[in-house]
Amino acid sequence: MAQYLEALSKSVIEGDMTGVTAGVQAALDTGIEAGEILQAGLIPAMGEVGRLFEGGEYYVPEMLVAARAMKAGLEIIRPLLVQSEIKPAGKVVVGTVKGDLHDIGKNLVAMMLEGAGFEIQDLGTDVGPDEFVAALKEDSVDLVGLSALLTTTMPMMKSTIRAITEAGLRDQVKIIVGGAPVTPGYAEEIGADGYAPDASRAVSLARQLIG
Ligand code: B1M
Repeated sequence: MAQYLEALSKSVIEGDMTGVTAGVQAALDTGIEAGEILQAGLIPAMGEVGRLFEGGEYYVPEMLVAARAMKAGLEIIRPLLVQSEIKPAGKVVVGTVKGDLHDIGKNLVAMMLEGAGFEIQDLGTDVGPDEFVAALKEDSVDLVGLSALLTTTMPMMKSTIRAITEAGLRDQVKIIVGGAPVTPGYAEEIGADGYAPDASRAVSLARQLIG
């Protein structure tokens, strides 16, 4: 089993999309569960890509092809992760904040929430405070999930929460935040209702807040 996941990680790191899709399929065929493929194969590979970037061995193009390969793998396991027969547990609007184009983590959070029975509206990446406010005005929403991967875009979470408050909508909705540079302390400082370090804990937090 380990050799399948190692080969899969290697394909992600090398940005080999064909290798990743074949690797995910092979792992599934061997009986490895989708969650295990995600946690032990795909996610650690992106961590390694980050380390290679930090060490100056990878540049943006290499990160980009690795991200594309990872997404191709995620698409295969997506139906397995979101399989759910539970009726909607609440409506969640998710997005990566303005200035930030990272979406793999946000997509995972959305997938896991969907799998847990929440109805998801995904606003995508580079989402400005006004867009979040507009989505909240359009429909009744229980929870907003903000993602940021850059230290430079974290303050946009604060601006988004401020915009939601100024629009008079803060009392109607819970707000959770996450992303690699975000901390529980930062979440508290900016007035979020909670912080989750990963997608599965985002689900338990959402259940706790609105379940
Ligand atoms: Co960028 N990037 N990137 N990048 N990139 C990081 C984030 C970086 C840490 C790399 C590094 O230096 N080691 C660094 C940020 C440094 C910092 O701010 N301190 C960085 C940089 C600098 C940049 C650029 C500025 C590079 C440049 O242009 N010079 C640039 C910025 C572009 C922009 O956004 N404006 C840039 C660009 C890119 C690509 C476009 C090439 C690509 C993104 C492609 C895409 O997402 N479609 C990319 C990638 C792939 C990465 C790394 C390598 C991987 C990110 C990832 O997908 N991780 C990343 C290094 C790293 O993280 N180790 C890096 C896997 C994913 C599953 O994890 O996103 O953390 P993550 O999500 C987790 C949790 O954080 C959490 O749950 C998820 C699943 O468990 N979570 C939440 C996330 N959102 C949540 C929301 C929640 C709750 C939990 O509630 C709502």
